Amino acid sequence: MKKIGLVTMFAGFAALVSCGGSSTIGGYNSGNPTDPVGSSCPTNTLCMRASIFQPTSVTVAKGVTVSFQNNSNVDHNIVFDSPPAGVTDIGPISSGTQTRVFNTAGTFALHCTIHAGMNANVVVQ
Ligand SMILES: [Cu+2]
Repeated sequence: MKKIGLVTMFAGFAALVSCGGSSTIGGYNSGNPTDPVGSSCPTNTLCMRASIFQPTSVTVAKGVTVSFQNNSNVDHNIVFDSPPAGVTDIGPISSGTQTRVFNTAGTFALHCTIHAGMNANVVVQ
């Protein structure tokens, strides 16, 4: 697992400070503090917890950046069942935030192939 060190703490602090819904935090190996299930998730963000997404649905307008944030200290990936043009799958990522921009309206189901039943939707209006 990840070492909790000064760099990790800084990364976590930076995440707290910079959470604007569209910021990108770190790379794959930075490691962030574990957010407990039920922690708040930034606007326009799908957060990955121990083995679930929170919330399970995020709704945005077309063209808005959606963030996918893993603060769980557990590897997750995001695989879209039927992604709109220009949107690619993510991960696996052990930590940090990835972003995607959805320019097509619709409901886009996604899941983590590492954890059965870890499902969510991005709804684009
Ligand atoms: Cu997962």
